[in-house]
Amino acid sequence: MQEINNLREKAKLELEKVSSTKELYDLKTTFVGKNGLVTGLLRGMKDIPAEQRAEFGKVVNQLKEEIASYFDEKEKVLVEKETFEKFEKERVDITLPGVKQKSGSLHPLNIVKNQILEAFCGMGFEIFEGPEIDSDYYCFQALNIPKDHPARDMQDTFYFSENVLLRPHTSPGQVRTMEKKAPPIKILSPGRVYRADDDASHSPMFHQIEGLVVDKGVSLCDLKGLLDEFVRIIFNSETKTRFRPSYFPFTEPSVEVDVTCCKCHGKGCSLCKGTGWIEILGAGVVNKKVLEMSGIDSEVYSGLAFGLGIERITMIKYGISDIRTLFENNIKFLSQFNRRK
Ligand code: FA5
Repeated sequence: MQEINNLREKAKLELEKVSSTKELYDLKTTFVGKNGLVTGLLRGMKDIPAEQRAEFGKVVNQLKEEIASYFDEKEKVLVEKETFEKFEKERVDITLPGVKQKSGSLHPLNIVKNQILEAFCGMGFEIFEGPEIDSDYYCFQALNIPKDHPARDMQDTFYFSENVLLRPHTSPGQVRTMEKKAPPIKILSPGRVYRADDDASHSPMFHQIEGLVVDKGVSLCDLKGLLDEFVRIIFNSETKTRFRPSYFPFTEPSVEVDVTCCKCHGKGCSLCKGTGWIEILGAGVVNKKVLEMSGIDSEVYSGLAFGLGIERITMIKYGISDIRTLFENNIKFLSQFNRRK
């Protein structure tokens, strides 16, 4: 009995010194574990007279339960204390401002390209993309620009070999479509084009969108209506258009289309070089020779075509004075177009 009492006191004493659950669990194993001190008492049963064994076993089991209950009580206190300390350590001040996440956005050229495509698709156009590396035939000859024709100088470009080059405009898309598709045709052909140009308003690589309509009875009148509607959607209803006579070997008659300057509204300023107008595209009625070369009967069908520069329209829309700004990837410039900002 003395030994049992000593063990009880020892357990109480040791338990008082414990300050964490880890220490508590170690101590619990020492006392009431499988090989613990209390279980050790039971091992001494064989030395006890037989008539006292039952009583001894009962007392030891009581001790075991008693000590286990001390541990349980202490465990409750320690778990509560440690949970509180953990929460204190992990406390978050929800009133602090959050860390702002930077979000990406579309490039201004893509924003404007999408607006242009959407405007024309709303008028029933389909999209057809042609190759960036194309042949002399599609870039020039099939567009009524024979070899050595002076009109080639306007689009002086980059050649891989005598007959293979980086396309200087998206007009080859007209021919490739007419070869594949029978009228009625109403397509847009967007993409990158290349020319030996480099100044504030001309880039060696830029983007065009070609438009082509071929059907019975199509005229210059339809072209004007189509482009007036396009300008109203892309700019606003106050923006006026002006058709100026021009020359492209693949259209007859040919025009260049100007819009009233978005900065001075037609009065004349530095952006429009004092004229009040800014050119946005070239267009015209498809030359009968081009229709015939592409296998379309020019006695039955007529066509209209236009080719616009996406950079030019983006610059007019956002008042950008140097085309190179669009290709420098300056984050400060680009982030102005982030609509989620
Ligand atoms: C053409 O490229 C004709 N293929 C357009 C056309 C299509 C006419 C169908 C008739 C029928 P032009 O060379 O003018 O035409 O170029 C068209 C537009 O591309 C110009 O109005 C301008 O907005 C843009 N552009 C031309 N050169 C550059 C350049 N170096 N950098 C940026 N934009 C340019």
